[in-house]
Amino acid sequence: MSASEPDITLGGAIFARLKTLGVDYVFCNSGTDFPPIIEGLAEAAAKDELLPQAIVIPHEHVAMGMAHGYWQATGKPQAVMLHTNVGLANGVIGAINASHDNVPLLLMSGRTPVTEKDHFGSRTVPIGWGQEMRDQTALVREATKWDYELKFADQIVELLDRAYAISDSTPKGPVYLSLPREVLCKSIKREALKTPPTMVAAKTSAHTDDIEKLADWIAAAKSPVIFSQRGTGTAVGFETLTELVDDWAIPVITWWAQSPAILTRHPMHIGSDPTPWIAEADLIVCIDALAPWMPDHHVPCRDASIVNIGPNPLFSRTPVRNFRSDLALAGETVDTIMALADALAKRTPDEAIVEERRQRVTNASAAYVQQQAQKADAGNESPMSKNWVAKCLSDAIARSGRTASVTSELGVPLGPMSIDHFNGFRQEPHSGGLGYGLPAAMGIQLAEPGTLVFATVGDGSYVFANPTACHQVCEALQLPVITCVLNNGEWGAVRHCVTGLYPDGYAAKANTMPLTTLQPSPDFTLVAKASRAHVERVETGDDLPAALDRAIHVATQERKQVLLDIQINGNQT
Ligand SMILES: Cc1ncc(C[n+]2csc(CCOP(=O)(O)OP(=O)(O)O)c2C)c(N)n1
Ligand SMILES: [Mg+2]
Repeated sequence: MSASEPDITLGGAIFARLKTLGVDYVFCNSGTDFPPIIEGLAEAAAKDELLPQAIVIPHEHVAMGMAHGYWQATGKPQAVMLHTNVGLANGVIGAINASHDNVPLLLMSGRTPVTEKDHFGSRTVPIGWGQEMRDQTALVREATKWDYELKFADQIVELLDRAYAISDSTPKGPVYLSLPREVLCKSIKREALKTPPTMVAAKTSAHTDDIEKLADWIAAAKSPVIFSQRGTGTAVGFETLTELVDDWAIPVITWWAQSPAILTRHPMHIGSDPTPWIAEADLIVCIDALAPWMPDHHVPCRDASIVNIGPNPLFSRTPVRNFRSDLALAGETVDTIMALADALAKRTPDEAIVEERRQRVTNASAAYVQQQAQKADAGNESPMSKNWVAKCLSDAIARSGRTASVTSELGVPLGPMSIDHFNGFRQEPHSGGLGYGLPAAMGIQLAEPGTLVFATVGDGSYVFANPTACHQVCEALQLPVITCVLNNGEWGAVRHCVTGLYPDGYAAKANTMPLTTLQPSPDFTLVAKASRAHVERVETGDDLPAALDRAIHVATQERKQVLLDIQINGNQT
């Protein structure tokens, strides 16, 4: 490339640089600040720049959720580009969820023109004034680890490199760049784009002495237990931890787990109830667990050693989180697990202690599996329980013989399901910004066209996801996601929370509890039908297995999206 090569509009240069950084898709929602972006993108394509795919996502919450899901499937940093303050505001919940899950994500939005006249790109319409904020970044600052407003065009390459590297550094998380229109209208030399990335991410890993200490503690422990909530980070981590707990007979508890850290039908997986294990444990290892148990109910033994593992094991962004931590191992979870497995491989388990423990844990695990099956079978009614749906879904996936990914947002519970691989199951983040589930499943499907992808969501969660936008995108991108709306006609979680706190209160006794009903319930099949999905309404438990088989057939053979509107009873699970 020579210095005399023509310039390129900054709007297009951004995309070309994102491609160099490894971005596959930019999830976009455009507006009147976008002319230099749209013109630049077309210009960059005409000039044969390599570009990521810029895709239209008709709601920002969906764009953020899809980026979240695409990251879940690939582990790669994501890019989302939104419209000024209003687009950004619609993306805030997604930023909160992404921040909670340590999703490396470069969030960009336009900034209304600063100038009123005399500059190319100055304000042309009243919203140029109407969308101005004193501090637009304040909308997302709490959910981002770095932010900046672009000032000069020639900053762009180094800024994107830096933003990308910071977002992908431990602990990973979203960063925000605001893009004023006048600056986007400027051009830069094309050769500026040709440099390799100028900054690599900084990875933190746990201190070797601390890894050795934890290995010693595990080898010496009589009753160790692992609490895991946010998985292992990668498939290798999942497999290694499964082997590690198998070798050392360590029970794993998944209280409010977002994703399993080992096979859910492994004899060391004892389910989600910390009782009685937490009181008896002499060593408690929390793996990427923000709130591993409920301090009001579950009390560890005073003499137990408590260890926190994770990218930010003390969760420094959370003001109050006072779970004791006698040892904190910071670093990517998978790296810590691998290092710990290596350290443990140099130690020999005490056979008598480990085998006695293995028996006890295996028995507990078998009892847990049996109890889950019974609970699920009891829910085969009309309307059915969420547990029954979970069991039927797990069985249908097994019948299909395919690799599947299940996302749950107030959808199917993990308990009755057999999950045998990393990314097999994802529950909503504990940040709880609803409307994430269906978009995240779409992001997974975009990244993994061959995977059978299910979005199982409560009816309330489905509505929060902006379903019209979701189904439009599924049709446009040919994403054969199977959406299972678990429809109880209410915000059941809110109702159960009220009865939990005030079991004999006025609200519990009211004919209709205030602020929880979604009646009259819409016919959700019509929403998906508008985008030509295969749809079915499932009323009885007995009808569900065949409906799921048909859904899988349509998704895999016709590559068409599916929606099952499944009638659920008012129980929590
Ligand atoms: C954006 C957002 N708004 C509101 C809430 C509060 N909230 C938590 S659970 C819930 C109800 C979910 O209802 P649904 O998806 O139908 O599941 P159900 O509890 O009925 O099974 C609500 C409204 C939230 N978490 N996020
Ligand atoms: Mg509901």
